[in-house]
Amino acid sequence: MSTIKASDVFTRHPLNPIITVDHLPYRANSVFNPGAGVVGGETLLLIRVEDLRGISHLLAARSADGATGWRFDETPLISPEPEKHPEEIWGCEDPRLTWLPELDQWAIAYTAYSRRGPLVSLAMSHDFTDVRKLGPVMPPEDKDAALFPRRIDGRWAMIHRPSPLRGFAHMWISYSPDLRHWGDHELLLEARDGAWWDAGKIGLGPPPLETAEGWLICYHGVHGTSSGPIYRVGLALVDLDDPRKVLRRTDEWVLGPTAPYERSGDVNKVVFPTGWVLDPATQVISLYYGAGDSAIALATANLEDVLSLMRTVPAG
Ligand code: BMA
Repeated sequence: MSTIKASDVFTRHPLNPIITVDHLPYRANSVFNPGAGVVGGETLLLIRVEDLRGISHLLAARSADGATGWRFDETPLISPEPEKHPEEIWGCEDPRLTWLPELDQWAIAYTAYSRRGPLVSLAMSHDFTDVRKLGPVMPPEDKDAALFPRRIDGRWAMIHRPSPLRGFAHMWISYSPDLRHWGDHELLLEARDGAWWDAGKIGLGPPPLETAEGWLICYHGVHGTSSGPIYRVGLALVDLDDPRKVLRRTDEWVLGPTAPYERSGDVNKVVFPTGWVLDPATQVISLYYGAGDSAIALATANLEDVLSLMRTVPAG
C-alpha cells in the first residue's frame, strides 16, 4: 500500500501568486489572508487589503475558475468604522467565511484591531453585496476564528485563538445559542513545545470542513528562529459529533514557505491559509493563503489524499 507523504498532499498553482496588489483597482500596500467561498457558481475571495497607512479592509473578488480572471469590487465590503465600532480603529483583517444553511447567510469572522489588541468580530452577508456587522464576540487578544457551518447539539460552535498572559497560544472552541453570546470555552488543540514547527503558537486557518471521517482542521504553526518566525501549515481531524475530541493530527507540516513569494515579502517565510473550497464534483480542495503577508496564493489537494494521510498520522 502506498502512503502519501505530508509534504506531497498539496500542489501549488502554476500561476502563483494568483493575486497581487497590482491586480487591485486602486493603490494599496498588499493583499493577503483571504476568506473563500462559492457564491452564485463562482469562487469568491474576501481579501485583506492593507492600505498605504497600514490599516486593513476587506474587499470581495470573484473568479469563474477560482484561479484567474479575478474581478474586484470597487469599494470594500468591510471597512473600519471606528465611530460605530471603536474596536476597528486599526483595521479589519484575516476574514474566514462559513456558509450557514440554516440562516441562508454567510458568517464572516474577522480580526478587528482595537487599541487594546486584536479581537474577534462577526458579520453576516447573503451574497457579499450586503453586510451586517454583529460586533465583537471575543475580547482581546483573540484572533484566527471561524464558525462551524451548522449547530452541534443545538448550539453554534466557533474555533478561535486567545493569546493568554501565561503560557502558549492554543486553539480553543466556544459555543453560542445565538451567535452573539459565547461560552463553555474549552481548549481544543495545543501548540507543541521546544523545537517543533508548531511550538508556542498555533491558530485556525480556514473554517472546519466536514468529511466522512471528521471535521478537517487546517491550522498554522509558528516556529520562532533568530531571524524571525516561520509560518507553516498542519492538519487535524476532530470528531463530527463532538469536535472537542481530537482524532488525528499531523506531526509534519503539509505546507511551508519554500516558494520565493512565500519566503520573501513584507513578512518573510509566511504561509498563512485562511480559505478553502471543496469542489463537490472533483473532490479537490482549493486552499487559499497569504504568502509573505504580501500576496495571495493557491494550492490544491485531493480530499481522498488528505484523508489517507490522516489515517496514517498519530491520534490527536
Ligand atoms: C499573524 C497575523 C496574520 C499575519 C501573520 C504572519 O499573527 O498577524 O495577519 O499574516 O501573523 O505575519
